[in-house]
Parts: sequence; structure tokens; C-alpha cells
Amino acid sequence: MTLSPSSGSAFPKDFVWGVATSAFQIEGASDADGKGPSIWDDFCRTPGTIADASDGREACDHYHRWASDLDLVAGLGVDAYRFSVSWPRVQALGSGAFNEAGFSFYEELVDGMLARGLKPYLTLNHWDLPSALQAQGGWENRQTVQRFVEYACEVARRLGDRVASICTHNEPWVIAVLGHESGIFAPGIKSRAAAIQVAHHLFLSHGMAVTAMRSQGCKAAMGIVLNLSPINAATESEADQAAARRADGGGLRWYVDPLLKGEYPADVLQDLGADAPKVLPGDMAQIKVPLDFLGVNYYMRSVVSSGEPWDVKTSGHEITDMGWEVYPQGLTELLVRLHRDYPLPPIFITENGAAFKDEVVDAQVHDGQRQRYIANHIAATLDAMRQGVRVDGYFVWSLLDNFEWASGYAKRFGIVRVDYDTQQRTLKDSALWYRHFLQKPKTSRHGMNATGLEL
Ligand code: GCO
Repeated sequence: MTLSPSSGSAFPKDFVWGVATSAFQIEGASDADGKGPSIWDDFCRTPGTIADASDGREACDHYHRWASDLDLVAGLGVDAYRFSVSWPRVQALGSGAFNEAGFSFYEELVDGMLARGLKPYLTLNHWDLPSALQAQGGWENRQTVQRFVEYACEVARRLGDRVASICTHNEPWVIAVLGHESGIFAPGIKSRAAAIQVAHHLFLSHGMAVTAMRSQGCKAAMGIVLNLSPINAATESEADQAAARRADGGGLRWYVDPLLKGEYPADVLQDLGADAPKVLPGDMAQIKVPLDFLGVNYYMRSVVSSGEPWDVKTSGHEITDMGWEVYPQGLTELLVRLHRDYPLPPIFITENGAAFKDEVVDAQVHDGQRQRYIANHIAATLDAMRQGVRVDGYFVWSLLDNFEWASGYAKRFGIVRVDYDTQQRTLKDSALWYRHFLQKPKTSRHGMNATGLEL
């Protein structure tokens, strides 16, 4: 099957192909070698929070298996590996002493990537805030901003000369809204005002950390990763259009505007009323630090209705094991819209992938749905590039099946299957496809044509 309408186009020569993971979801070893607890360790201990009552104590045991896991990454033929540093592993309390054993782990990991010809793409905050900081209010407390800047500077001092890229935060929307408004993610707080203040502190700490890391001479490319969806109104009705405007304001513009324009959207501020964030003079200028890249995580579009929630089953499209609609053209729409509305730095698709049920049969995993999902979203990326959007890289989420937050281990996003009893890894068909796709001889890979996107 040729994935038109993108066929015939080419990815730029230095386009970065990768796979992504995050610390809490794969490392395990949650109290090894001086690591302190994180809010996710605590959240997992709270009954009723995780679907299968699991936790991150062992996960994929990547802390002990990192070398063979990096061999797997290198074997795929990708250029880059996106990973995150666990803050409480390198600074148990989130302030004060740094943990040498924790830093040794990440130094070996990064050196291991370089030895295998992989570019390290480092994320500083993929949600596992040290518990000791949560005890002081966590991201609601403005002092956490300063703690994050100190942590970021120490990571940059130790690893900044060896990593290609540093992302400050992964998905501020998730931390703010799922962590502090709906409370279905750690730290499990339920207050809209808290969520809004948390988002502001995340933006501020992002801007201040980038400035501080650069001023100490760190040359790594710096940016932030947002989870974004195009918002469609369920119908043409005025009520649905208004609901879509609000959803777009709260879910997309609230996150992109401060970072790229240095201001909050006026309509959302008005909607928020008394829940608007406390912003001190100078904050917005610090937030709008020039970015080397913007990371976009894309999984699905959002369809908004003013009445009953839109039922994904009415779309007629395939639905993933998370209940998410498969809608690759939404990625094209999103990228083209961002390009139209904002002064964009280069974009990286820092996460894209899907959970589908799969099983090992005769040492093989036939995950055709995941394979098609990835191929079709790569094609959708290329489509946006043909319409003028600069995209510099694409990372599959995820290398491994892993701890899918409140869903536990039941939802599998990996292109590599993990048997949690034996920790055995099995390349799924999607991984074999990705490897094949990337193994095109350099010249045709870099001048990719229709065949490059054939299944
Ligand atoms: C995300 C997360 C991942 C999730 C993935 C699937 O950034 O949302 O980085 O941790 O596992 O998105 O839900």
C-alpha cells in the first residue's frame, strides 16, 4: 500500500529519526542507589489510582538493562534516542545534595548512546517530581521554579556537552490538567486554579532554565515538548463552535501563546476569571525565551461538542486500545495550523504511536495496526512539510511496552514487546518495519520517494 498523498516527496537529508521513552515508565529500580521517591511512586501507592494496581518499582528494569536496550535502539538504525532524567534519581530531595550514583547512571547511558552512534535527546521533566518538593506545594509553589533551574543547570553541567538536545518539560498540559485539575495523574489534585498556576510555573521554569543553561555555556539545542491536538467542532452549530473555541483556547493556545508570543490568550483569561494565574512583572518575557525547537507529541484529534461528549465510535475510524481515534490527517492539520498562526522554531514530532493489544506467537508479534499507524503518521508529517512546515525529526512512542501511567501495564505502546515476567524483549512487526524503512540506502532514505513509505 502506498501512503499517498505524500508519495513522491522527500525528507530532508539531516531529518532525525528516533524512538522515545521516559524514566519512570521504564527504569524501575525506584529506590536504588540513593534515588528519592517521586510523586509517581507515591501516587501508585494510593489505592484506586492505577488500573491494574501496578507501580514503577520494576517496570522494564531498564536501570539494569540499559546497555542491551541501547543495543536494540541502535539495531533499529535510528539516529536518536529520546529519554528522560529522573530528577529524584540525581537529586533525591529536589534540593540540596546531588546524587553521584544517579548521575553515573545517566553519564553511562549517554556515553552508551554516543558509543553506538545515537544522538541523545534528553528531557528534564517527564513528570516524576521529587516527593520532597510536592510536600512543599510542588509546581503550585513558585519556589519549585528555582529548584528546577538549579537541577537543570546541574544536568547541563554534567551532560550538556554530550547531548544533542535538552527538553525542559514534557507536556505541561498533562502535568497541569491531569495532575491538578482532573487529578487522574500524580499528584492527584483537583483544582482548576491550581492547574492554571502550575502551568504558569512550568512555563516560567522552562524559560528561566533555558536562559540559565545557555548562560553557563551549554550548547545543546533547547526546547520544550507539548501535547497538541487539532480541535474540531462536532457540528456547525454555534454552540459547538463556541465549545471548540474554548477547548482550543484551554488546550492549545494556553500552552503555545506564552511560549511563542509571550502572552496568554485574552479570551481564555476572561473565561478563567478568578482562576487566572498570578503572574509577576517580567514573567512573560522570561517565558518567551527563543527556542531551538518545539517538540510536538501527537496521538489524536479532539472533537468537541457543547452537549453530550462526542462518541469516537461515530467517526467510523479505527480506535486504539486507549479508546483514541486513529486520525493521521490531524497531524498534518495541526502542523499547518501552527505554522500559519505562530512564529515557529523547527518542530520535532517527539512522540507518536499507539497502544494496540498484541501477543507473541512463535517469537513474533504481528502488530499490523501499530505499524500502519506509524507509517500513516510519518506520511502525514511529510504532507505538512510539503505545505511548508519545517519538521526536523520524528520519534516513535515508544521503544518498549512500559508503565502507561494510570493505565498500568495493560496498554502496550512499544514497538518492542516486553514480557514483564522474564523481561524478555521481542521486536514487533512495527519495529521490523521501522528498521526496514530506515535501512533504505542513505541516498534513497534521504531522497525518499513513494517506495520509502510503502508497507
Ligand atoms: C506522554 C507521554 C507518554 C505516554 C504516551 C501515551 O508524553 O503523554 O510522554 O509518557 O506514555 O503519551 O499515552
